[in-house]
Amino acid sequence: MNSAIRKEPVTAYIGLGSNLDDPIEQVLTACGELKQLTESRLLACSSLYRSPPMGPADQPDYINAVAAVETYLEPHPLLAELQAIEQQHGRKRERRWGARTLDMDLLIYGDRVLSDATLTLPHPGLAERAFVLYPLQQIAQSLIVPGLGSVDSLVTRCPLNGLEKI
Ligand code: A4P
Ligand code: MG
Repeated sequence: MNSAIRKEPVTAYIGLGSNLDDPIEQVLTACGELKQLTESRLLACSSLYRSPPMGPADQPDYINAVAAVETYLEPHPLLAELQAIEQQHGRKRERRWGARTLDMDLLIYGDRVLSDATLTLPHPGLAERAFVLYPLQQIAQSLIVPGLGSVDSLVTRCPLNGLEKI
């Protein structure tokens, strides 16, 4: 039996972000590439959103979106596939929170809560990030975020911080 594959599917939410090399195209292409994930099915992709950078200010604005997938992959192999897509987009890891062609974060994986050397679920910082919460709410109204409550209540407590739907 393959331990990377589950018997039952789970819904996972993926955050996409880009602020280099035609960010709109990067995010749109990446949403399409999520259709090719192993043992998974793309359920939805949010609108695109623009926001000023969180972190170092000397970098371009970001384009963000959130996608939902139904997957039979366990979370670590799913993250590995997301990182492979980042690499295909020429992602270079230079400084923390620095500019990037494509960042894909595993935001939520069913009701799983975990933290190890390579993966923390739900994604840390999710509750404070307008560029995650607003697109997430668009595709998953009334979702309960494990350990954090409903996405609706998280949105209510999170200012837009310059986020705009495009
Ligand atoms: N990792 C642990 N948990 C996760 C998870 N749930 N999903 C580990 C994805 N990765 C996770 O990430 C560093 C390591 O985190 C990975 O190797 C993985 O094992 P990274 O993508 O290499 O580095 P990073 O993205 O620079 O760091 P970090 O801390 O993950 O940054 P974030 O949280 O991704 O934030 N401003 C706006 N407006 N919009 C943005 O999208 N994004 C960032 C990056 C900064 N500012 C932004 C935006
Ligand atoms: Mg990241």
